[in-house]
Amino acid sequence: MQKELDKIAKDTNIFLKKFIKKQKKSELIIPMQYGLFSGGKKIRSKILIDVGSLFKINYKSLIMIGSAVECIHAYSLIHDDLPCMDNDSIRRGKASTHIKFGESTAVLAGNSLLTMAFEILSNKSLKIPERNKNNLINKISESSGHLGIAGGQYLDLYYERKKVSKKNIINMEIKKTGKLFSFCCVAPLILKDKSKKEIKKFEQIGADIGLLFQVADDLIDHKGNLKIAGKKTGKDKIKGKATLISLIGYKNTIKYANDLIVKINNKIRKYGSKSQNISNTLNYILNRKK
Ligand code: GRG
Repeated sequence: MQKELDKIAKDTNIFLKKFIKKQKKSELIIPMQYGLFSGGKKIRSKILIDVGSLFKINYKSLIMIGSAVECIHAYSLIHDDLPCMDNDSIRRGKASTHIKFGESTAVLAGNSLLTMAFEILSNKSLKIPERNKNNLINKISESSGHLGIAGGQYLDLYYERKKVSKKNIINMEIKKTGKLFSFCCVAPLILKDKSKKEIKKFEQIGADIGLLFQVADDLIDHKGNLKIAGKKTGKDKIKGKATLISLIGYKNTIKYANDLIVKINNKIRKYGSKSQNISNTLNYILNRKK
């Protein structure tokens, strides 16, 4: 698994470096690169490639689409670390972007990474029909805005120190983290002009994968340590974050995560032996330490 992730990370970074090199220089490029190339598992791109293999999508297109996703992901991490959000000084084992470059620069570098995602998807070097590009951009925009990452982040902050139901915690985690995974799961189907019904099915699978990812992240915060995780841990409890662990406890949360894996595996099995790639990634997601 690590070898596969390393290859995806290498190919994604090569694409992104070339893409940025072709653009005119600006003062924001250095902080943008700092947030983008400071590490990162590239797990969203892995899911995109796993689902892409079910539908025989060419690897180069998947790396380009994954690069756009990684830009949005890096943006969300830069903004998540800001003092007005989760106020974190360490990310991926290094100083957060706002610690290194200042708050206003971090906000603007984050904004520029978000828009770079759309520059990548609309770029002519992504050789797919215009209608597919349009549908990809429509879907990734929806995943990032008030119905997705930004909306989920709002709820994450709003729910601090409140009693929140299981249904609302799950809804918040699916928006905050699941929607970008949903995009990764439906992008290959968009490229193959699949039916709305089938796209909806993969949207749900993506939401469950994202939920699993976020639950695993909460488990790392609960039991992990800074040296391995590359970020401060034990913060959820201090901040009174609404998580499944705070509601149903550590052991029940692990059971919940394992049940999610069974549920996702049951849905993807019918896509044949290639679905094993997704299953392997699910196990990695739950057992990871960072
Ligand atoms: C609208 C994009 C956007 C952002 C503004 C700040 C914010 C709203 C949203 C934050 C969302 C967020 C940070 C969710 C947490 C998701 C999560 C568990 C991130 C960690 O992802 P990993 O482990 O990170 O894949 P690496 O470092 O491996 O890339």
